[in-house]
Amino acid sequence: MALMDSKTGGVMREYSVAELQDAANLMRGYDLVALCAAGSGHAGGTLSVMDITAALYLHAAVHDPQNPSWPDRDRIIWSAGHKAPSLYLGLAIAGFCPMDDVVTLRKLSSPFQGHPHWLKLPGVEISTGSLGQGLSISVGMALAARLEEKHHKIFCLMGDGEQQEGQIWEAAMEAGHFHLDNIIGIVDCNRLQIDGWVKDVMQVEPLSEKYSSFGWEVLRVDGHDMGKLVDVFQKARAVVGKPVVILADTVKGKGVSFMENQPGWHGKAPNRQELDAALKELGLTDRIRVEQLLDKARSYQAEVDRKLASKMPRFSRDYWWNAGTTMQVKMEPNRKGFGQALAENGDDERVVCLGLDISGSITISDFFAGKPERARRWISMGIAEQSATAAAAGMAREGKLPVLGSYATFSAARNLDQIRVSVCYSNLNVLIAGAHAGVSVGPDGATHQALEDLFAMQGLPNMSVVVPCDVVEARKATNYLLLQKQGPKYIRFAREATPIVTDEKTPFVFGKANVIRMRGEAANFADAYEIRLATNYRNESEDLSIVAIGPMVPEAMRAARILKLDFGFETRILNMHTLKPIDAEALICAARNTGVVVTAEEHQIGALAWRVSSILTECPQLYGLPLITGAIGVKDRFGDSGAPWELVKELEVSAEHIAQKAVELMAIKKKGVPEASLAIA
Ligand SMILES: Cc1ncc(C[n+]2csc(CCOP(=O)(O)OP(=O)(O)O)c2C)c(N)n1
Repeated sequence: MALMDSKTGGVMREYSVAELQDAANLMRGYDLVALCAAGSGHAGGTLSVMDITAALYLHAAVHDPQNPSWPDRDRIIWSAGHKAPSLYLGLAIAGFCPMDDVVTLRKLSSPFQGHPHWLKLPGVEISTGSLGQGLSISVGMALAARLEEKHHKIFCLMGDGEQQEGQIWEAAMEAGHFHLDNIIGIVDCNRLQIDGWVKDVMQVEPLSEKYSSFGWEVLRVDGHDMGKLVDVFQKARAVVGKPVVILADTVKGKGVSFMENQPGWHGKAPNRQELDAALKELGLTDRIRVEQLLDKARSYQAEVDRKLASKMPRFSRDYWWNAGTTMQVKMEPNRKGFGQALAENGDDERVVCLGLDISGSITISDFFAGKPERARRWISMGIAEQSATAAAAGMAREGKLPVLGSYATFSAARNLDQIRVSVCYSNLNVLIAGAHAGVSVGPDGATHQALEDLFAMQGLPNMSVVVPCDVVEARKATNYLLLQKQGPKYIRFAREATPIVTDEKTPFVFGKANVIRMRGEAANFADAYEIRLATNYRNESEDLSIVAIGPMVPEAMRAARILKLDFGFETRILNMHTLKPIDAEALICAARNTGVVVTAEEHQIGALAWRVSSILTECPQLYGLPLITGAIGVKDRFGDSGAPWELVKELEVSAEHIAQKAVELMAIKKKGVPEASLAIA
C-alpha cells in the first residue's frame, strides 16, 4: 500500500526501507533550508518527526498525489500544526507539490503557511495550529466515514507535550467508546516541549496505560527505525474493533548533532552557517542546491515586497518608521514591560504565575528569573489553557493573585468559557495576559494571530481590559492591574518590537485616556508630541480625532504627522489604553470638538470601533451635531504568514491607512458627501 493511482486502483510506487530512510534524510535537508529562508519556524519538532512522515506519506497511507480529494484516500491530520514543514515535505516527496516550492515557507500568501491551511494547499486535510484539536477532528472524520460505510484510515499526528491538552482525552474517550478502528493516532514522543522536558513541565506518561484504559490498542516503536515504522503501521492497519495509537520514541532535532535534545531549537531556524553545518552532517551538501533554493525564496520575497509597496497609500514623502534622519524612534516589544512589572512586583507573596509552555517568549518567566525564592510560586501547568484558567480562579478564590498568559488566542479564546464562568462570573482577581496578539506573531500565520480576542474580553461583565501602546505603558499597566485592580483583568500586547512613544513621566491612569498632540518635528519621534491626561486637556479645535489602542497609538501619531505636514490638518489622538471601562467623556469631547472620529485597532474592526460608535450615537450632547466617523482595523478576514510589518501593510492597519481614511473624512467634513456616493440603488 502507499501511493495509488485512484483511477486504475494500481500502486504507483513501492518504497524499500532504504529508500524511505533516504527520503527522510533528504526531507530533513529541505526542511532546514526552508526554515533558514523563512528565518523562523520549528527545527526540533520537524526533525524528530521526519522518519515517521516519510513512512506515512510514502508507505503507510493510501492516497493519490494526482487526486488529492479522492474520496477513498486515507486522511492525515497534522494535529501538531507547528510541525507543518514536515507535513509539506511529506506531501512534496509524495508528489502533491514541488519540493522546491516549500522554500517559500512562512512568507506572505504562500501555500506553505506557518501552520497548515487546507484551503491553500491541496493534500492538507484540515487547518491546524491550536494544539489538541486534531484527534477530535479525526473522531469526526472517522464517524463520517462510518456513516458513509467507507474503509479508509484516519492518521492523526500529535506531539507528546500536546497530550497535556484536555481535549485530547475527550477525543480519546470518544474514539474508544465508538470503537473507531479507522483511527490511527501517532504521538511523536521526543520528550521535550517549549519550556523543557515534558516530565518536568507536566508529566503525560504513562501514555500507554492511559490510552489502553480508554479502550485503545497501543503500539510502541522506535520512531527513527524505518523498518520498525513500516511494520508498526502495517500492524496498526490490521487492528479491528478499537482505535490504535502508535507511541513513537524520537529525538527532538534528530539528525543534526547540535540540535538534538536541545529545547532551544524548538522554535528556532538555522542561520546560513548552521544550515551548512547541518547539511554536512546529513551528507546533503552536494545533493541540495541551497543557493538556488534560497534564490527562489528571495525572488518570491521580492515579489511580495513589490505587491505590498504598490498597494500602500502614497504621500509627499516616505513617512515610514525611521525613514528620515529626524523623527527617529526606538522600538521594543511591549511584552518586555509585562515581564518587568512581574519581576518588580513578584515579592508580593500573593502573586502566583502559571506557565502554559510559552513562558520565555511571553516574558511571564521574568517573574522568577534570578529569584529562586519565588520559584515555588511559579507553577507550570503545561499546554492546558482551559484547566489553568479555572485553576487560577481557584487560587484567586483562596486569596492569591494568579497571572497566566499565552498567545492571546489561547489565553483569551481557547478558554473563553472558563474565563466567563470561573473567573468573571465569580469576579475573581485573575490577571490574563493576551501575548503575541494582533499580527505581531507574523510568520506563525493566522492560527496564532489573535484578531478577535478583544470582542470577547470586553464583552464579559466584570472584566477590565487594557491594551498598552508601548513597552513603558505595558509595565505601568501591568503594575496597576496586578496589585491594585480588583476583579478579572486582561492585558493585551504584541510580540514584535513597536515604537516607544511614552516615558516614565507620561501619565497612566486606568480608565482615563491620554490626549496626544503633535507639536512639531524633532530629532526623536516621541519629543515631537505632547501627551496629557484627557481630563487636563483644553480643546484646541483640531480638525479631527483619532482614537487608538495598543500598537495603533504610535501609528496614529505617525498618521497625525502625515496629516499635518501633507494636508495641514491638526489631529487630536486619544490613547484609549483602557478599553474597558472606556473613557466616554474624553471620547464625547473629542467628537464634539472635532466632528471627525477615526478609530484605529490592530484587531477585527469593532472591538474599539463599535464601542466608540455606540457611545457617540447614544450621547444626547451629540444629538443633531454633524459627526463623521471611520474605522481602521482588520476587515473581517484572517491573517496570513508574513513579517509583522508586512502584515501591518497587508491588513491595512498602518499610519498611511489611518491618514488616508482621515483625508477622506476631512473632504466630507469640508464639502459634504459627494453626490455620486449618495445614490443608493
Ligand atoms: C493550544 C495551543 N497552546 C499553545 C501553543 C503553542 N505551542 C506550539 S508548539 C508547543 C509545544 C508543543 O510540544 P510538543 O507537543 O511536545 O511538540 P514538539 O516538542 O515535538 O515540537 C506549544 C506550547 C499552541 N500552538 N496551541
